[in-house]
Amino acid sequence: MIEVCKGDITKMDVDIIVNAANKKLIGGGGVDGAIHRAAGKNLLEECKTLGGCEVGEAKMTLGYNLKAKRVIHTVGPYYKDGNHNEKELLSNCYKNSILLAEKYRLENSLENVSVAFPCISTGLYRYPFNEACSIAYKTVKENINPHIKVIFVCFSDSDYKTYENKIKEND
Ligand code: AR6
Repeated sequence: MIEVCKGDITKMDVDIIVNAANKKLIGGGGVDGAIHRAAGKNLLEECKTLGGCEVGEAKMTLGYNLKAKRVIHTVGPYYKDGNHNEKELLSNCYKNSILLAEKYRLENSLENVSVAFPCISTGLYRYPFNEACSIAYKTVKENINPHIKVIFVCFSDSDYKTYENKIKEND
């Protein structure tokens, strides 16, 4: 199941939220900063033990003060010109995050798991929104299973409309 909503991902009542992090996993601005502020200092402490994260890869931590039980930290590509493997790297973020979420579900014998994604790479990393939305939707659709619910959390009205249209197109 795939849904879209408008709002602040740190407030989401889901099993897992995904963070658009940086390679050092040391917090930052944008959604990363918001997640670290809402989760509390212990999140940074755990992140420091993970040895960073490559672009397109994903690593999981506890959710600490968040409603979400886990945070998946993934590092999106910085968009240069579209000729630097950006598409594949962004797709890998969604794919690897879903793989981790499914691993969490199986390890905890859960029937279902809910995962909220922000629009990875579309802020500081400058990925053109429309294109990033297409990649996110296509990759999630190809990798999801009936036990996983994905919610795309958009921060602005126009981002929300872009996702809503994408989902309608594909219904
Ligand atoms: N809830 C949901 N979406 C949000 C929130 C929020 N609270 N805050 C921002 N967004 P960005 P990136 C949206 O810049 O482009 C950090 O410094 C925002 O509108 O957070 O992957 C990291 O440490 C945009 O659509 O992430 C990295 O250094 C989307 O989240 C770098 O930024 C992603 O914007 C990563 O850049």
